[in-house]
Amino acid sequence: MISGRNIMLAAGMFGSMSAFSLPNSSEQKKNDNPNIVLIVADDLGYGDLNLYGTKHINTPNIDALSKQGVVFSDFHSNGAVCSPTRAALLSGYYQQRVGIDGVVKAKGDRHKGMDPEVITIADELKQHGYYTGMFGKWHLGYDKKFNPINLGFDEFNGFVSGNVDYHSHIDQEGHADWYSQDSLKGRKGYTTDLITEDAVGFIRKNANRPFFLYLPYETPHYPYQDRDSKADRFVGAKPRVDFPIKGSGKNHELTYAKMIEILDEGIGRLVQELEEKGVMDNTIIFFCSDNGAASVGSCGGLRGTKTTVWEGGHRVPAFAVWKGQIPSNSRCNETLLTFDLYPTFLDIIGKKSIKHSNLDGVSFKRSITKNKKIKHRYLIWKHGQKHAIRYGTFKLVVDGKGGDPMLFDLDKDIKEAKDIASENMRWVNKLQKQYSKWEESVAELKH
Ligand SMILES: [Ca+2]
Repeated sequence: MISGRNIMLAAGMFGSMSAFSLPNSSEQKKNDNPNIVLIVADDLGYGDLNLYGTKHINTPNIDALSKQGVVFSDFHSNGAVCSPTRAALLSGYYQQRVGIDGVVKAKGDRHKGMDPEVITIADELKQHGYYTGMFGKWHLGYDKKFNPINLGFDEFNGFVSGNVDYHSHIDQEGHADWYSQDSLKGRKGYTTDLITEDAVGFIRKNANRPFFLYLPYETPHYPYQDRDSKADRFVGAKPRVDFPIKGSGKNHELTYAKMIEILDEGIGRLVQELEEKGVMDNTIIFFCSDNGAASVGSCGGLRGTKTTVWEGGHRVPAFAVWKGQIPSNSRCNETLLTFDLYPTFLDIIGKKSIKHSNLDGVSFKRSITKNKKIKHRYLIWKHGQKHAIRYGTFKLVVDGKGGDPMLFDLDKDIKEAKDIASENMRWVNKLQKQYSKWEESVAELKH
């Protein structure tokens, strides 16, 4: 029996049969549709790159690349932790609508995942003629039905849990976790390098046709391990008894910096491959993080860290490069979220969604190509009992400790230091009302 999802995708195929014949390189250059490379760092904080102010981590390749395009000052992850942001990114909806309100845990959530009926951005691009590959961290479910190859990706190499030992590729509960397509397949090498190696190979093989390359790196999520660290985890090992979850090295801060520098090296290698293949001018590269930094990293002076709904938990580094379309050395100050990438990518290729007319995200294509403003909207972050809602520069925070809601004006107070709720009760009430409406609406799946 064919599921609703498969019927939808099979019907869509008839409109794009030409996608299945491969054009040669010169044909691709004439094609208006650019390749899309989406790089997602894991737990990289707002202060962890040179272009966002760090002095002790060297990211020359990321810096140089970002100068060819636009750097975002007000880009946010949908979640304050990994899985929710990834669900929002791939679905274009608030993660709560697709079943991912929190982290998919290595212990206890072995059969949980993103609703496999979701039509992902990879499905959409595939229907519009793109070849799709994903290398790196999935974190949206363990069972085969949740595997990337069943959610729009032609190719997948990587891991499905939240983090693996960078050398032995064992998750934090002692399970082997390195896949090729939907089968476990051991592989030697440092995780960051393997992701880069697969990405480079993918570009090399597919430079003659439109491609979507999703690269969710593990860096700089724990375990804090660089190329020279020893493997800590082995199959069947017990966390905290047989190995420290965050890595056995002595200096996590120093290793963290090295890990980001290896990621930077990988991004340099990717750009080199795109240039050598002559497709850099016809490729949009988008880079962001999936949530704020953990305690080892830097949130750039913002309040809070990963797992909080303060700015430090979700305002993240991001930039985009698309030669000839996005002005170089530009800056975008619009308030954007991860779920906006889905409609933005469709807008960039001039296509409508094959299914959705009601995505939560909105396209910001014209903000980065024409400097257009995005209409103010209510934006929500929820993590367990904590939540925040923003409209324009006003942000209401409920920190989950039973206290009163707090209100901040981010334009004047980006560090969320001065609670102005008592002077602005009209705004407090308005935002609380909108939050309640949203909470009721996400109980119902829209897709
Ligand atoms: Ca993360």
